[in-house]
Amino acid sequence: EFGITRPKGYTVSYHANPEMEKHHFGQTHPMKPWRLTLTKSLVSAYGMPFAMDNYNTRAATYEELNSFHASDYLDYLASAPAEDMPRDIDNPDKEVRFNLGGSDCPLFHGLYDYCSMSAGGSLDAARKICNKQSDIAIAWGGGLHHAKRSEASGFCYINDIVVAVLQLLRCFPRVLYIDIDVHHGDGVEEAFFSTDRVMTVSFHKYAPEIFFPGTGGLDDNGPKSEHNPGAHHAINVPLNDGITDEQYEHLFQTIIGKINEVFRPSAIALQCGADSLAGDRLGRFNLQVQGHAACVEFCKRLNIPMIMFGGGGYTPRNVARAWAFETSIAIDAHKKIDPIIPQHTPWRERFIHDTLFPTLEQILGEPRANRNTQKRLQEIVQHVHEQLRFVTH
Ligand code: ZL4
Ligand code: CA
Ligand code: ZN
Repeated sequence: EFGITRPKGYTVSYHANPEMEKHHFGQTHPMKPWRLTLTKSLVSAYGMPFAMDNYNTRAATYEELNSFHASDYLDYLASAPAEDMPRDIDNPDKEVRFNLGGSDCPLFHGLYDYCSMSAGGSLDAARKICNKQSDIAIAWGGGLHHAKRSEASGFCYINDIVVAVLQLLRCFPRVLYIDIDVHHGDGVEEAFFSTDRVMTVSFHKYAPEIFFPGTGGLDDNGPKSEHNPGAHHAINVPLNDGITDEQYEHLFQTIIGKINEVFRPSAIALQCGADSLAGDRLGRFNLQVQGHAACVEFCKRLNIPMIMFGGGGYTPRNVARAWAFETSIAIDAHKKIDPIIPQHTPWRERFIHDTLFPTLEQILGEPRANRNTQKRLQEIVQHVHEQLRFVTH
């Protein structure tokens, strides 16, 4: 009906599981798996599934999760009682050690299923890229970049990205990880601190003590030991409140363009956290769907096999707009789609404004003050270029 056809000369796969979306972190918790339903509803209303290979993802197995996570952590995650269940005498101890059961990472019903489905989608995406059945694989249910080997953190329990990148490393010599979530991608950075086969780049709001997780300063480039091949392979782009599309796009293209020349990745893992959009419940930036999506388009134009992950995003209508539009970029349909949200879209009224591209005024009323000076952004570019002088292979 909308004339959306399969892209010429390459294949896009879409990995999702509607079961995942039924899980709840708790009444007022910002993370709402339901945003994935809203995204899928928009993707389908535009007819995009016709242009992709669609997979209903399975849950990752214990062994697969064990490729990164410690066994004692996984065992506890698999057996942890939900918050409203009677507690084991032994548990308070482990909950503290594993950072489980607090307000950020609550123990909710079906937690292990939710985590293993998120990782299953990302791992399926990585396998499709590895065996060349897809050129771009989309896993909006993944992107949970804060989880550590033996610790939950910031709404993330299983680091599906690390598990997927480990899979990519079996088939590709070098993987570039890019993270446009408003938070620092600390878990992924840390997991690959000691290898030069993965370069991690995170763009984020940086204000230690005030903004989570507090790491990711400009000088944080991996442990600078002489014997660590991973030194200089962590790149951080610390930003202030209110950055605009124009500034962010320029910074992104300059930095990623240069990294592509120097590091020459054979695959890209792109975390598309949508909490960097204006009007996000937890975010601080002034990005519009257009600016966020321009980053995805820039990566796509590099013509390198790519996984697109989800991540943060706490105003579901904006998350769905961004991820649906970014799906259209993957299938090269973004110039064809009507910005007016189709009449038959389920939950259409949830979008409030009937366009994919509401103006900043529509989203926010008053845009957030921009605290990023051109001078500071120039310093950041300069520092990144200096780090890249150490990168050789
Ligand atoms: C909430 O309303 O900064 C959790 C978390 C639960 C429900 C009711 C409980 C009220 C905001 C956040 C008490 C909430 C106290 N509920 C939360 C240091 C903190 C300790 C916890 O996008 N309090 C911790 C994590 C960040 C902190 C951000 C981003 C993930 C990602 C990838 C993770 N944690 C201070 C906050 C609420 C809540 C309201 C909240 N938590 C906002 N920011 C955080 O990068 C998916
Ligand atoms: Ca980030
Ligand atoms: Zn985030």
